[in-house]
Amino acid sequence: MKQSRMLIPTQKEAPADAEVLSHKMMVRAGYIYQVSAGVWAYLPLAYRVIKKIERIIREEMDKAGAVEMMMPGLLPADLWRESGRYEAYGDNLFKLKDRRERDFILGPTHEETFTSILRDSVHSYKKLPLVVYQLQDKYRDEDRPRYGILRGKEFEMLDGYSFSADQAGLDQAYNLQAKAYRNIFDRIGLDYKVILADSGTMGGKNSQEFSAPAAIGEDIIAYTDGDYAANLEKATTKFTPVNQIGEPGELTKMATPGAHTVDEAAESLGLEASQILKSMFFLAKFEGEEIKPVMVLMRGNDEVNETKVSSYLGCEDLTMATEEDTEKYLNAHPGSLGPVGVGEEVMVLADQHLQGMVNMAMGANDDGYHYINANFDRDFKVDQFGDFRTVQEGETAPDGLPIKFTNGIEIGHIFKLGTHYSEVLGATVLDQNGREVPMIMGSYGIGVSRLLSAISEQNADENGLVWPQAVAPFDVHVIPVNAKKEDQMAMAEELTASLEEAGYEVLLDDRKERAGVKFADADLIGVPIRVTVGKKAGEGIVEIKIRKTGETLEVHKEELATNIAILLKQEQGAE
Ligand code: 9G3
Repeated sequence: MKQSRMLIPTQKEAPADAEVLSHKMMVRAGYIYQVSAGVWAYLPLAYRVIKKIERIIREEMDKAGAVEMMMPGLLPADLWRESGRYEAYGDNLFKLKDRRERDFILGPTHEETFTSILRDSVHSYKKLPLVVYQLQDKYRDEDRPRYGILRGKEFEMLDGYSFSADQAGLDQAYNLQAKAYRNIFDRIGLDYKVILADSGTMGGKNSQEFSAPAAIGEDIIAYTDGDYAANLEKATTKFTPVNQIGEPGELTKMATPGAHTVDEAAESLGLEASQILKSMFFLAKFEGEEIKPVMVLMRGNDEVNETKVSSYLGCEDLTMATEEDTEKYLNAHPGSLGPVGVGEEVMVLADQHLQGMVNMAMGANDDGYHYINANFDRDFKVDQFGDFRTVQEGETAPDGLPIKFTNGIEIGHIFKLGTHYSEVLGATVLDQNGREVPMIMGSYGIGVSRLLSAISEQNADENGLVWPQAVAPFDVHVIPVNAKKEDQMAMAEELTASLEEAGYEVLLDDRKERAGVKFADADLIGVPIRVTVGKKAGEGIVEIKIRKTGETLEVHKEELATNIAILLKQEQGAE
C-alpha cells in the first residue's frame, strides 16, 4: 500500500486535553480523530487494526459455537420499559423520538433485544442451547468521556448472549466463552488478568472480568503471585475469626469535645484507631422505591466497601446518607454516629473483623461524646456480620499469599445472568416435561475499540505506538530514505512487491518527504518491522529495524523475507 494514498494525518503535538499515552499517540499517529467529546472517527490505520481484531474475535467465537448476527442500534423504548431499564439508566441512555413522536433509544447494550427475538423465535428446549453475538457500536451518554477512545459515548462492543434450558447449558456456554476470550486476548498479545468481579446490576452471582494491567486503568485489581485476582470491589482476605477475651466493662459516655473523626476520638480517648468502631450510615433503595436506612460498622482503620454492601443487600442503589437523613433517622450528626440506641428500622451490618471484640469505643449519636466499653447484644444490636470492608495491600488473600494492587482496564466481562431478562420479557421454552420454563441466559462482552487503548497503553513508547504483529495495521513498513533517488525508489518498490508476494502486508512510504519526517512518522505509526532502503541500496543491502526493541540489522535483499519471517516469529514468541 502506498503511504501517499493513505490518510494518516500525523501531528507533532498531542491534543491539549490528552492526559494519557494512548490518547496522545493515537491522535498524533493519525489513527483517530475526535468528531465531538467522546465521539471518534477511526482513520484508515485504526480501522485496519480493528478489522484484524474482529477477524480474531470471529474465529474464536465460531470455534466456541457462537453465531454472529446484527441488531439495530435504534431500539424501541417500550422494550426497555418492559425490562425496567428505561428509567434505571437515566441520563446515560440516549433517548430520541421518531417523526410520529414514538420513543426510541440508541442501544447501550442488547440484553432486551436478543431476549425478545429468542422469545418470539424459540419455544422448545430441544432448540437450546443457542449462543449468538454481534460486533456493533454502542451508545452511552458518558458524563465524563476520557482517555481518548477508552471511554467514549459511541464505541464498538462484541456482545454475545447464551440461551439454555438448564443450568448445565449455561455453565457450558459460559466456560466456552471464557476460553474463547482467553484465546482472543492471547492471540492479540494483550497482557491481561481474569479477575473475580461484582455482577453489579446485571443479576446473577458469577461474573468474570478480563482486566488489562495499565497505570491508567480505572479498575483496581487485588492479586497475588498465586492464582488469586479480584476487582477491589469484590476482593476479600483469608479471614480467621478471633475470640477476644475480656470482661465487658460498664458502658460509659465520655466527653470528647471537638472529636469528629476516628483519629480525633482515638486521640481524645487515648486509644488506637483500630479500637474505635466506625459507623457509616447509608440509604439503600430497593426495587419499587422502598428506602431502607442501613448502618455499617467496622474497625476505625478499615474502609467500607459499598459494592460489597449493595451486593449483600441486593439493593438497586446505595448512597451515603446526607446530614438531614442522619438527623432524621438518628437525630445525630455524621461526626458522632454509633449503633447504641438506633431505632429498629435501621438495619445494622457489621464487618466480620469486629466479631469477638469487647469494650469498644464508638460515637454516641451526640456531638462531642463517645461511648467506651460498648458491647455487642448488651448495648447494641447487629443484624448481620459479613465481609463489608475493602482489602488493603499486604493482607493475606484467600490463597494464603500477600495481596498486591495494580490498576487495570476492563476489556471484557462475562456474566451468568440467569433468568432475569427471560422472565421479565417472557422468553420461555417447554421443557422435556412440557412445562414452561424461562430460558437461562449468559451475557458476554469485549470492548473492541477500547482494546486499541489497552494495547497502546501496554506497548507504546515516547516515540509513538507499537503494535503486536497480530493486529498491526501492516506487517512491514518499507522506507526509501530519499524518494528522489531512482535506485532507492526502484529497490523499495521491488522489495514491497516481493514481500507482498510472500504474503506480508506492506506500507511503502513513497512520499516526497525528508528522511527525518519519514522516520518520525514510522515511529509514531508503530508497524512492527521497518525496512530502510538507503545509501547501500546499490550493493543490495537494506536495514531492518524492530519497532518494539529498536534493534537494527543489515541484510542483503535476498535474505530479507527470511529474516522478516524469523523476526516476526520471534516477536510472537516473545508475547
Ligand atoms: C445501559 C447503559 C449503560 C450500561 C448498561 C446499560 C453497562 C449496562 C452492563 C453491560 C452488561 C453486558 C452485554 C455484553 C457484556 C456486558 N453500562 N451495562 O447494561 F442502559 Cl446507559 O453492558 N452487556
